[in-house]
Amino acid sequence: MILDIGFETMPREDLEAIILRRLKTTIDRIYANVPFYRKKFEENGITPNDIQSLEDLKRIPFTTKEDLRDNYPFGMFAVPMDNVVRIHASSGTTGQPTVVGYTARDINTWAELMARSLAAGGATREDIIHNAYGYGLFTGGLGIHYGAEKLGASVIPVSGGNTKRQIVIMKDFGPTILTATPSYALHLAEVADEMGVSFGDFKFKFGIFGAEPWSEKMREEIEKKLNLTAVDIYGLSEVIGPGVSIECYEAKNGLHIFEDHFIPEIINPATGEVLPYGETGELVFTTITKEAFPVIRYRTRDITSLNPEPCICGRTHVRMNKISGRTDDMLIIRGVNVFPSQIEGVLMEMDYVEPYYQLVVDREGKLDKLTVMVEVGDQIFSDEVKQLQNLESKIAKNIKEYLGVSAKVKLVEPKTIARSQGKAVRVIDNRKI
Ligand code: DLL
Repeated sequence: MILDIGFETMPREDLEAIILRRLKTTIDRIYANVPFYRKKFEENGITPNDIQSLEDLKRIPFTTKEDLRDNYPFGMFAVPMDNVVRIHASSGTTGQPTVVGYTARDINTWAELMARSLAAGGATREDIIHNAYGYGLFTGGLGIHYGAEKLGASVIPVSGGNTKRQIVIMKDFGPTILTATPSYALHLAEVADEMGVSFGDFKFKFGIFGAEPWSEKMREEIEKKLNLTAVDIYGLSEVIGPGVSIECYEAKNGLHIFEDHFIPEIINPATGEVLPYGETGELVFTTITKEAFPVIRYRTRDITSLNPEPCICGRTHVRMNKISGRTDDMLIIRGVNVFPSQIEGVLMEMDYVEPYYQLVVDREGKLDKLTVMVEVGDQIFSDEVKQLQNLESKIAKNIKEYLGVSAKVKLVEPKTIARSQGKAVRVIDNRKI
């Protein structure tokens, strides 16, 4: 369902006029209120007046995660603290957390965007939404929650963890939409199975999954195991949280970016050059309606491409393809670049392999060594050693053939790899220790 027909199906020309107007307002606001941006403008000899077209946006330098860290915690806020009603932060697994703030109007904008997202992903006000994204500083739980309420659906704020209890709730309350990270969704199916309960008996129609990369093969696996249609949702705290873009359930082919609030660009991460539609590079966002924490040309580190083709759902907003990885997740193994999601793609093609894996990178002398640990089902694990070895070498051969990288494959027993309640840890890089 398209919740906001006006904005979501607006002819491009009209949409672009609104985007430009909103961009100019944002530029005026950050120039006046955020010393970091004013300094950047001055250093580059530009003033807000120089931004007269969407093309002019390219004259403004990028903002990076380091810039946000340098201004930790509240230095990038564009309003006084008495106008800030909510604070979230990203997990900070790769360093100091980044802190983001919202005014009351921002919270409302976010709820509206999330309501639009949930509607695009198949939800209506009749639905019961089982929200297993973590509540707290992470934007997933509360982001979905407020959107679900705005839509008028019934939300179960179950958060992550307590997995057995979640299965009981699913059985008793009959939720029709599941929201969780894709890795936690799989774990929910696994625990249901252990409890002798089948997702086939539940009432789920759609699952709205995101917050971490997941391959098309992983989607197939989840749809099969959870007996629902799986839709991809994307977002990041620095831009607003979830609700930046989402697939429509009609096409499930690229995520519509809510362009009436966010301007996307794709750049070459090495040179900063802006790339045309269709080319793959790093995704960059400018927010054009946020009050407390606007970002200009923020480098997300996420890798994708943009697709301007009209969609069967009727939305006119540009689509981004599924994220293939992050620039900082890319492994360089003996000179070959490889993303965890590419390895996932190869693994999920294989028989007997379960969707639980981890990549371990070590350095032996001067050489990088990649070990792919992946679980196989009980039955094959108790089979002959020879059969296991055959499967290991077959997987290693496929990884070499498709991705050009040599890996040691280690099949492990069911439940060996730690299960996540939020974002899965796919890579253990011992080179960084
Ligand atoms: O993960 C917001 C979110 C919550 C999105 C719930 C979707 C659902 P952060 O914790 O700031 O925010 O992490 C943002 O997660 O830059 C991507 O690298 C990754 N990410 C988010 N959604 C997807 C997705 C939330 N659908 C970072 N596919 C982003 C791949 C995703 N990666």
